[in-house]
Amino acid sequence: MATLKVLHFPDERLRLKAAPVEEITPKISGIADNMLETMYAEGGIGLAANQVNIQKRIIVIDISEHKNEPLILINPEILKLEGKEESQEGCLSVPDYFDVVQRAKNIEYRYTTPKNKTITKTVDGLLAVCIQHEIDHLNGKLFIDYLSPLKRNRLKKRIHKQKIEGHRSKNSEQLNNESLNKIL
Ligand code: GNR
Ligand code: NI
Repeated sequence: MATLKVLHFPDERLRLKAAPVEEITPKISGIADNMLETMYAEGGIGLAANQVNIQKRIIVIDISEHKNEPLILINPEILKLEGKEESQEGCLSVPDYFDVVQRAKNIEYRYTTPKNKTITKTVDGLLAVCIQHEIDHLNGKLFIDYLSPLKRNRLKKRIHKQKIEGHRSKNSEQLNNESLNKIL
C-alpha cells in the first residue's frame, strides 16, 4: 500500500468530472486501499479519487470513532435528497478552512462494492453529509463553491497570499545559503 498526494484548491484537476468504473478489477481495489491509507494518514473522514488525481468514480469514507470501519463506494449515486440541514465542513483539498454548508438531511444512495455487489441505502447525519461532499468531488465541485461570493473571494485572497509567502521564504533561504557560501 502507499499514500498518494492530495491535490489542493485551486488545482484545476479538482474540477474534472470523474469517469465511471467500468469493471471491478484488482487494480480498482488497489486504488481504493491506497485511498483509505491516504485518508487515514491525512486525518480525513472521506476521500474522493479525483482528490488524488485518479479520475474515476471511487470514494472512501470512515466516520467511525476508532477509524476501523472503512467504506469503499464505487460509482456512488444519489437517488433521493430530502430535508435540509446545516453543518460545518472541511476538506483535505482546502486545508485549514472550515465553514457551514447546507445540504439535504436524508439521502438515498446506491453504490457498488469491491466485491461487485450493488447496494441501496438511506442515511442521515454525518454519513449523509460526507457522501454528498464526496460525490460533489467526483463531479468537480468543492464545498467552498456553496459559500457567498464575499467569503469565497476572501478565501481566494488568503490562499494567494499564502502561496506568495511560501515562495518568499524559500527564496530567502536560498539567499541565505548563497551569502553563507560567499562568507565561507
Ligand atoms: O475530513 C473531512 N471532514 C469533513 C467534515 C465535514 C464534512 C465533510 C468532510 S469530508 C473531509 C475529507 C475530504 O475532503 N473529503 O473529500
Ligand atoms: Ni473534500
